[in-house]
Amino acid sequence: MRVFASERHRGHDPEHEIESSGFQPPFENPHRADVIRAALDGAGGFDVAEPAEWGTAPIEAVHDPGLVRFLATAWDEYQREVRPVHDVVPDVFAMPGLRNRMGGMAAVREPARVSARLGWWCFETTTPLTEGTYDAARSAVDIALSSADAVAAGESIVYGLCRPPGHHAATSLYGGYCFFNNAAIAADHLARTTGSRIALLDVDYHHGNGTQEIFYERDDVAFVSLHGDPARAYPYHLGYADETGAGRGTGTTVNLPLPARLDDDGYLAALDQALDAIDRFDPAVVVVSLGLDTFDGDPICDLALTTEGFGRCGAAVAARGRPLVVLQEGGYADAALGDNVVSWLHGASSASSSREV
Ligand code: SP5
Ligand code: ZN
Repeated sequence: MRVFASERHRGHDPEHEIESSGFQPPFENPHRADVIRAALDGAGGFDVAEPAEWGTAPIEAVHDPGLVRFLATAWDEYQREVRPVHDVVPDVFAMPGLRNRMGGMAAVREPARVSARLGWWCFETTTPLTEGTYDAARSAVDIALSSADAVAAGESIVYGLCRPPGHHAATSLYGGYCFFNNAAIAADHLARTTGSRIALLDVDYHHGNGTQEIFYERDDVAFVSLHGDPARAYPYHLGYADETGAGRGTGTTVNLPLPARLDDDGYLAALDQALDAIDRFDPAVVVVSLGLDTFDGDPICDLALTTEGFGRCGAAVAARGRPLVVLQEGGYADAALGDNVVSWLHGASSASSSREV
């Protein structure tokens, strides 16, 4: 199986995350990509390459160009304008309620000072900017686009080891450990360059709010997600079953919120429903946002999948017979993360090769 990966992920190296009212070691850290890479190398059969450089045009086809400009320069500006510091985090958020009865934020322009701009583009506190964050985030996008391109050229399954992850990043917001929405950029690129329908299957534990927002009114890209019920799980404010798309996109968003402690069998039943929805949309390619934070031992989540269960999930997705662009999202049980990724990919590749026989 072809794999795209890069050492450039290391540039994003936060010292802490502000979560549950405390400073903690960051769950999303460079070690995650290292353990995945080591597991792929150890398993054998994965042909790992550096991605090509794709530039910013495919990013700006999905994200506000202002977000790209901000992420490219904000860390440096903060060092000069505020103080020299390793991790840069917002302290004032541009909530629309600040300007109630004044039209919210709609008529307001991006502020000038970096302190104000942080809370303009970022929606929460767990996603610090570090010196090399922008370069790392650009490398993750390059990995997603090279993976998509290889599938467009005829590969049946390609894995992109994206880090930082992407699915919480919306058109004009970053957060949730995500800066650019790698999977959304890949799906949009495929939809635009092939003219075919594309489906995005998001199996990360957390709802892919950014991906949903980006495609909510589109009829050429479907978004189908299984995730911890937002009534108890991050990102809390969306991911409910009654969010089904709008305008031309009515019916192209599918959310399946899941109860705590769901096991392999329960999850696979929900996954079958998601795959049935994708079959009805009949896309040419499926982009998978692959989070392994549904694992039983994940430190910040509450589902109960096993390493073996991930193999069954990969097989179930591939058995539907569509080419797969599989892109890394979350997964924080570092000791098992590499095995869980390999299990999912082995399950998927055995199901796609048995189809070809
Ligand atoms: C890509 C991805 O998986 N992003 C997830 C971001 C979640 N960040 C905040 C999670 C809050 C979890 N709180 C539970 C505390 C358990 N000790
Ligand atoms: Zn997640």
